[in-house]
Amino acid sequence: MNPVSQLTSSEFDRQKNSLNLIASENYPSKKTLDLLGSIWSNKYGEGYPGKRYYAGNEFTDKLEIETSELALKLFDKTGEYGVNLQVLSGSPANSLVYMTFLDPGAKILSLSLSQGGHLSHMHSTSVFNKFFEHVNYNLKQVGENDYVIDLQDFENQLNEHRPALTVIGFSAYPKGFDFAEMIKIARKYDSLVLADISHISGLVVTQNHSTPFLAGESGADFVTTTTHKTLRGPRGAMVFAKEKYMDNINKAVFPGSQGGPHFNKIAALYQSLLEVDGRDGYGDEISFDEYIKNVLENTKTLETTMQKGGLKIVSPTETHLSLIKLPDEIDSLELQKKLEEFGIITNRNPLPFDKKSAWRPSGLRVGGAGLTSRGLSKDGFRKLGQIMVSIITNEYDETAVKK
Ligand code: DSN
Repeated sequence: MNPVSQLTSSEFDRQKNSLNLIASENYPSKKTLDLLGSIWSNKYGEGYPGKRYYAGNEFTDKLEIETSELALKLFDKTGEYGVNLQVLSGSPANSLVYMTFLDPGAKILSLSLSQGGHLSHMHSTSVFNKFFEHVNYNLKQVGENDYVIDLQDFENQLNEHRPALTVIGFSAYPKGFDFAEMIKIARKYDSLVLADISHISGLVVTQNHSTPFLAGESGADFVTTTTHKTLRGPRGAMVFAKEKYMDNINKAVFPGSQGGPHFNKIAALYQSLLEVDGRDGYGDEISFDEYIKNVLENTKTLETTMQKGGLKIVSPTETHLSLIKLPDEIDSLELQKKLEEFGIITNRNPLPFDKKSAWRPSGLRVGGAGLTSRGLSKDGFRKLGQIMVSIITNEYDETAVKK
């Protein structure tokens, strides 16, 4: 076997023989995966359907048009949005919105990374600090280890800073939230709104979470999402925007910042959206709606089991992810490694107002989407929760856990 085949085989075995609880990962269907490595990868098509710079785009045009139509049918019930499928990933999708619609020096308001936001929502390490200023809104505590978005603080920050753009969307926020309510507040201060639904797009499309696709001023101006998390599609992203912004978005993607689209990703996205729409199956003989319901139930089961086992839960989950507060004496990096030795793949995560460092924070983030795709049942999640408690509390029987 050559070295890359060897590595692929090892990674295949690693994925097959481990229990993956990373909340941002998932397993697309075989058809989706196959399309990523298909002949669509061979074609260049700078431009958009009907206006390409190279010949040979009869079928790529159809592919891009049909996938866009399906994405809009699934996500947007208002008929007011358009979509660009060429943007390559989630962080570039967000920065594209910043670079296209904001003037240098403009302020961007978001939830900080340490409280559950995302790196690409501006952070002190962002290269975009060269061009923009970032300010944050905050969570507030509403119970022991229970935090929600502080809407009063959200409004205060809007009032004080008058940001040109407000980002609503999170990476480590286990609760649901109301897009309509937050967008309404941002509008009072004339802020543009970017909704980043990367983590929750599978929940939004099945109406298991509020949607930012709302009519007129009530809706977000821009909606970005990655396609590989709860949506269970290929690695990639989509940028939706109100129609009046689409011309600028499209020009900013090509020729503004990218060359040719990756049609293999668009084809794979088409396949996964057909699965969401119920026109093709993932292979587990349940609808995408049922799949998402199972994700929610399984994540809750895992969380409840850990809580019953004596662990503290932060902001009890209403989504596909859960945050566990580790006992103070536990080093989260060492725990993450120990869980990995037993084939349980997680990520350590800062908790709201964490006093520990980002490298060895106080929390563990777990998500149920990946293992639900692989068919783990509610009972399986319960058993996994019990095993994790035994490892975390150092009361495990090594042979039994390995088995
Ligand atoms: N790294 C992903 C997450 O874990 O949320 C997002 O980019």
